[in-house]
Amino acid sequence: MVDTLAGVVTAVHGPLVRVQVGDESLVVAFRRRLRWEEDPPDRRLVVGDRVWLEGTPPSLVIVGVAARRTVLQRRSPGERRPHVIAANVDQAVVVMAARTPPPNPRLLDRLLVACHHARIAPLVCINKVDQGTEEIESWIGDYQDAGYPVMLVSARTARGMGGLKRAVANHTTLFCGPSGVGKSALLNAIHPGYRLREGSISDATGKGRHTTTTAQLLPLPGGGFVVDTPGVKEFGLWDLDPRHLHTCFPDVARHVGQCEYSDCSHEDEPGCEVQRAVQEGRLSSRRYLSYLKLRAELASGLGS
Ligand SMILES: Nc1nc2c(ncn2[C@@H]2O[C@H](COP(=O)(O)OP(=O)(O)OP(=O)(O)O)[C@@H](O)[C@H]2O)c(=O)[nH]1
Ligand SMILES: [Mg+2]
Ligand SMILES: [Zn+2]
Repeated sequence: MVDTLAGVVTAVHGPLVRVQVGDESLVVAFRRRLRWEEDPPDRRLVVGDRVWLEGTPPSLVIVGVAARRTVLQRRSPGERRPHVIAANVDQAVVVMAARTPPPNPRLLDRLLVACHHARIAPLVCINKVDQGTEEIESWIGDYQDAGYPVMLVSARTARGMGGLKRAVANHTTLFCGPSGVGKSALLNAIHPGYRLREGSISDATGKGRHTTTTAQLLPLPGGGFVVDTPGVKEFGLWDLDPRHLHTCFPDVARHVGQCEYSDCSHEDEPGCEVQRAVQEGRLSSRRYLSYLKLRAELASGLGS
């Protein structure tokens, strides 16, 4: 009988993997022929993977990988295969900055769709509210109306940080969003012991400098985990049927099913409840257009 230990992958560095085994963080190798409990689309270990190890410390080796409860994946430009960002996270904090870098609600919509598709509960987080909230005021209410938890916070002044800390406690929460919005800064504010590297914003472009380069799973002192991820410029959706896209837009989905025609495309049919909701101000026209645009893109096979 060989002793088997259970662990969770906290970072992947090529052939070496950092795993948390009990209270210990170890760097280990993995067997070339890993035993996958469930065949993944691409056989690569990612942060959040639950693994089994054999051997005696410090010479442990990963021998098997548990079935993934959730998989967050994206299509990178020019790539045919999906890129798995993390496994087994149960919620995601999608971060935008209030002013710099300029908030991008279209990318926010895309990230929220990816979360729904992966069955990961999304939270919307606007960081840097110390810079003022003028630039988000016209659209942030759309997300509250859609039913998302919306948090307005500042890692710098600590405003709203209590609520964010409570929201992540005892969960496995992935932080995602563009470079420079303050994902690492928020995590440092949640637990200063992480000492994550924070970047600066380019004066020339107003964008972040891609300071975080690999995903990292970090244990929360009170229980649970958070995942810091590199900033994203774009986010290609993977494996999503345009006919089901409304299930990833809770505000649109609310009205689907009440249209006169059961195969309504919600574009110009008479008796369309979705269009009526937009006309009567019960559904944000910006979110509706974002839904139509994304659906057309998925239908054309582009998806990114
Ligand atoms: N004014 C202000 N600046 C902040 C706040 N939070 C973070 N910053 C600054 O924003 C810059 C980027 O922060 P990071 O934490 O590196 O951003 P990131 O999202 O992790 O970026 P990547 O790792 O490149 O994806 C740093 O200069 C931070 O000091 C905030 O609440 N207010
Ligand atoms: Mg970072
Ligand atoms: Zn309709």
